[in-house]
Amino acid sequence: MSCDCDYILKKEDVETQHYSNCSSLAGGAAKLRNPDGTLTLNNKHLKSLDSDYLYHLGIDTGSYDLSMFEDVKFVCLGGKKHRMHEFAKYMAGVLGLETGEKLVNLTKHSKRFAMYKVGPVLSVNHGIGVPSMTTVLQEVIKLMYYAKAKDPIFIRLGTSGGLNVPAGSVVISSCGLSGTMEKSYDLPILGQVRRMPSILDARLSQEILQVAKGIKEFNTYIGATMGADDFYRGQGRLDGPFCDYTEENKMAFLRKLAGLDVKNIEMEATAFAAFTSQAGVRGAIICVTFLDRLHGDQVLTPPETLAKWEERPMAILGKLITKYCDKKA
Ligand code: R2B
Ligand code: URA
Repeated sequence: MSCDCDYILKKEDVETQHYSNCSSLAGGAAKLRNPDGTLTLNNKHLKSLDSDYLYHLGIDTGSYDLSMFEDVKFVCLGGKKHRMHEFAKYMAGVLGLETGEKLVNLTKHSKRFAMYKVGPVLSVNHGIGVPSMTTVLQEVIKLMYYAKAKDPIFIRLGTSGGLNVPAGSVVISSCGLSGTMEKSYDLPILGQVRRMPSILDARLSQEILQVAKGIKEFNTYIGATMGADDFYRGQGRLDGPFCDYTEENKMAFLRKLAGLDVKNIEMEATAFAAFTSQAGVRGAIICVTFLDRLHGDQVLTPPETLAKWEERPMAILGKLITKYCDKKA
C-alpha cells in the first residue's frame, strides 16, 4: 500500500517516517479508515439505528446537519470548559477567523460539556478522569464518523504533575502508563476485564516536539505519562483524606516512575491513548506540569501563573495547526 500521510512537517523533519494509521503500515490502525480517510467504526449495531443520539453532546444524527463538521481536522480536548473556550478563541485569532465564525457552544442542549468549532478545529472539554473523558471522546469519535471527517487528529491538552522537570514545563506523552505501570488501559466489559494498549502516534508526538522547540520561554519534553485513577493516593500523594504509606514509600514510587521515563502524571492518558488508537485515529497528549512531584504534593503556584502556564500547550498546538493550514493552502 502507498503512503497516505498528510504530513504536517516535512517527512524527513522527524525520525518516525509515518503516522500510525498510514496505509503503508500493514494492518493495525490503517484498516480502520476508508481510502478517503473517513472512519470505519467497528460496530455493526450502529447501522441499525435510525438516528443516533449523542446524548452528552446533545446532538442527534437524525435532525442535525452534521456536514458542518466534515472539515474538522484537529479534535482538541481538555478538562475545563473555560480553557477550551479560550483555546477556541485563541485559534480563531491565530487562523484569522474572528469575524467568520461565532463561538457558540454546540452542545448547548446537553448542559454538561462544551464544544466549539473554529474552522478545522473542534475544541471540546472532557471533565476530570477517564469515565468523563471517554464518554465525550467516544461521542466525538462517532461525530467524526457520521460527519465523514477525513483523517481527524485527536489531541488532549491538559495539566499534570511533573516528574523531575521544572514546574511550567510541557510534556508530550510517548504513551500512557496505568496506575500499575502497564502500557495499557483496562476496561471491564460484560464482566470481564479487557486490556487495550495505550499507544499514541509517535510521529505526531515528534512533530509536536519539533514545533515546541521553536518556543523558547519554556522546556518541552517527550516522556511516558501515568494516567492515574485518582488525584491523591493514585498519584502517590500524602495530602489526601486517606493515606497509609510513608513519605519514603511515596518517594520510592515516584523515583521508580521517573526511572521508567515517566515525565508526568495526570488522569486520562491511558484511555485516551487506547481509544484513539482503537478508532484508527492519530492521538497525542500535550500537558503542562503544575509542580514537580519530587518536591511536593500541593499545587501552590498562584492561579494567575497557572493560567499563563495553561496557555503553553495551546501555543504549541496553535503553531502546529498553523503549519498544517499553511501547508494545505
Ligand atoms: C489533570 O488535572 C486534572 C485533575 O486536577 C485531571 O483531569 C488531569 O488529568
Ligand atoms: N493534575 C493531576 O492529575 N495531577 C497533578 O499533580 C496536577 C494536575
